[in-house]
Amino acid sequence: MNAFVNNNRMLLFCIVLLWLKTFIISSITFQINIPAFVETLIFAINPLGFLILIFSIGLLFKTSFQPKYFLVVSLLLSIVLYSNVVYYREFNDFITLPMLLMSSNAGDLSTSVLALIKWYDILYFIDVLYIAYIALKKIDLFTVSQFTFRPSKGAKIAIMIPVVFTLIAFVQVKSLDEAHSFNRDQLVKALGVYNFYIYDALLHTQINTQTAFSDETDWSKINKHLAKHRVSANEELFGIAKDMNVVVISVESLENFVIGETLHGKEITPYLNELIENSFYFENFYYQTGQGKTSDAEFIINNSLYPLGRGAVFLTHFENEYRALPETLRNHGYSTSVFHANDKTFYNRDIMYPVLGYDQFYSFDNYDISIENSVGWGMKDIEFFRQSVNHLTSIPQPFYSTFITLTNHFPYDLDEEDHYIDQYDSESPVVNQYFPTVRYTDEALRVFINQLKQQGLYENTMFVIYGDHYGIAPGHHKELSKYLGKEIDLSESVKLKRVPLIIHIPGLEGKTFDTVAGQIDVMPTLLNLLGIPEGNHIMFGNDLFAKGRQDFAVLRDGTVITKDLIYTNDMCLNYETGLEVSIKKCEPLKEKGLLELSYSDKIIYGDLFRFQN
Ligand code: GP9
Ligand code: MN
Repeated sequence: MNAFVNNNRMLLFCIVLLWLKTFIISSITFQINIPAFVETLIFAINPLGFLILIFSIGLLFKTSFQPKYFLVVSLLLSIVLYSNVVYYREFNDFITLPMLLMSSNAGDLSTSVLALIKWYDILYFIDVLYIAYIALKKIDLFTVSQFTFRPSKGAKIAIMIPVVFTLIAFVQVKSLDEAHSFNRDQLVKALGVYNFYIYDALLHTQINTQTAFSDETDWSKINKHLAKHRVSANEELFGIAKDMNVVVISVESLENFVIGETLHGKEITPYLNELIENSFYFENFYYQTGQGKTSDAEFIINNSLYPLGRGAVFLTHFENEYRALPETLRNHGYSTSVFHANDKTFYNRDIMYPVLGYDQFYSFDNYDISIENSVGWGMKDIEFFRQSVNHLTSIPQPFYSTFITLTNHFPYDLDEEDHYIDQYDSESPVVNQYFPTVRYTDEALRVFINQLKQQGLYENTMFVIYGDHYGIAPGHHKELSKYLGKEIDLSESVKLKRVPLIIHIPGLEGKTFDTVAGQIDVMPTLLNLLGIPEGNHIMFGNDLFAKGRQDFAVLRDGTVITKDLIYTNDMCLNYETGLEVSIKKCEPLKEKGLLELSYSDKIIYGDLFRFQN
């Protein structure tokens, strides 16, 4: 044992250093709820098995090469860890393998990424710098040796412990039901951050084989599930907006908590508040997006399918067949178009839009974009809508047109001259700046709809306005809770996943609905309002106005919300009080949520629409 330690000091040094670093950083960064001591112990030991294995491979190399190997491994693993730290800061999630496809978005993402990187992050690599110093200067303090691994019985057992722990973790994950594979916090908790990637790679290969092994018979269970939960749409509203134009506005990062509220005595969304008076407004409407964020929201709205649990479906499954809303509307005589002043390749939109049935895509190249009319991610919303109207007027009616805003995007940069409201005052610049950018986008919506009125397009248009996903990541909830004037506990953090949904049909009286719903419910609702029978559309959502509607929303991490209960993080909470109740009460919700997500996944992974006429 002693000889082994003496001969492999550098190996052991690197393992211990990276192990401690991984444990400390994982504990402080990832908000993983670990209540019990044993779980903490497993969480602490989990990375060790992987580290021992990966570093020990170095023993097979010549002694002169080993320090370099240890250095490279330390650097690579530190990059994996640090990338997840940066990603987690804003997305509260871990990077998955299909997301590497998103690297083509990296250029446009730079505004966000720069805001997430801190100068002191160099500390995350300080150990690597030290190892580099040792390795490259050939410091003798850390001797290395080849094939000297002849440990005593005791040492063998000592080394086996973490490896066994890792194996147990994998067995544990295997035995977890599928619901857990949707919640990456739980996976990383059980596996540790490095083993998580082994799991993700296994999952990846398993998913990829699914397409090949799918056939028509896969539909039978799915159809049964859908039939069981299908609710007839509201007959009175059938066709109420027949042949009207449809303007869908995907509002970047708009959360529901700002609606009807004030800051410094001023309304945050004065225009939307006014519009809601004369609209159908859904106050318990949840976003259901995954890692593909805006594009996932577009996908859900247009397909009534869930997005995927890993990566962006726009990037991973653009070759599939779909039965999307734009395509259906096109078949009913609509012109279909999308307006978004960003690069057309972002999220693969230029490829995916035709697949969904959109005829035209007005993107970056179709707008006059200058430094003056841009901020943060690109063109300012007011200017975006102004120029969009010019394009819109040339499109034959009826049209189905989707507009995607950009100004209210993290990190919420906005020129002083565009501030209609002062920023909030807290320790989080994200929370502070969020209010003026939301207020700015609200103004842009006013400008847009007024312009449509001037063009004579308003009266005959139905407006569908929704928030695409969260704006304030949980990492900023401490500061947000100051604004809200209440603590954000687990149930509150789930309720913060509400985004507004406003359906405005000129001439109709407004009404606020409290039904628990999600983005998945938009497509069946629109079909009904437009007087298009559901026919054989496969939709996971249900009409929002349906008489027999059940209050239900499942989020992409497996969280389920109803009127009375919230199932999240393997806990069952009373909706009103937020207090934990017996998990048994949530079993049916958990089960239904799991089936919803996994059947929808099955359709996408198996490209099952190709078996339908
Ligand atoms: C990019 C825009 C923002 O074009 O839609 O995407 P997001 O980062 O919110 O997914
Ligand atoms: Mn977005």
